[in-house]
Amino acid sequence: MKKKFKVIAVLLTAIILLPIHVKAEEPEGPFKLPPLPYSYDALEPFIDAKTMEIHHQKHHGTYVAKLNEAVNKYPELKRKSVEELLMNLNKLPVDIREVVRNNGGGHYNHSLFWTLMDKGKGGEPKGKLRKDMDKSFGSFDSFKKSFKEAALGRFGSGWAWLVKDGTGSLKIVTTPNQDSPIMEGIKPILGLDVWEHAYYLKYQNRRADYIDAWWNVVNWEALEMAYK
Ligand code: MN3
Repeated sequence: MKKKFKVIAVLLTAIILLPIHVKAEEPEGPFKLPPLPYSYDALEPFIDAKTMEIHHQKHHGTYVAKLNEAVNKYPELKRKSVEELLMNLNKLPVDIREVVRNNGGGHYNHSLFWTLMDKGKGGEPKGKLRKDMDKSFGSFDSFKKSFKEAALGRFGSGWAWLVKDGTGSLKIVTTPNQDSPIMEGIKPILGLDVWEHAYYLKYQNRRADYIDAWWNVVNWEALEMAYK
């Protein structure tokens, strides 16, 4: 009789704790972790499978979970897109503003980042984007050189970007942490994650080697399409 009671008690505890556990892992919310458009090992040997898996599931996954947690406190925010949230940070409730900035920024930046790469890509852009790059930077090689310098010069964690400024010319900018050009209403064309979590397993402290390797997976065809 006593044993039976114990079994029931354990089962009840498990049933009660299970939903709490699941909820803590992935709070329900409007934002979802987008699946990678390729397998974790697709970008080998330039970006290793383990890095891609941790980067996507754990890092990006956590940004999504924390963003959901924040907007769940204010139901009226749950209908907004991540772009809308980021373009209007100063209108958000003060207690979640920084959380949305970091985790909404992380969600937006990574969602874009995954689509900029694919297996067997690299090479050079050929269409309108290339024309505009040549106009702004002189040549594709000098664009790559300036972009690398900017990415190396971003102290600590952040991103390097190719954007179109208000005058219509292309330029390279960097942002700290998960800040994003979209916070200024500018949709980035190209972005490179230079947080150590993006390269440390394979390249350790060698950010320059990671940048050099990354050119081999940039999907210029997709960028050209999006640019038009
Ligand atoms: Mn990252």
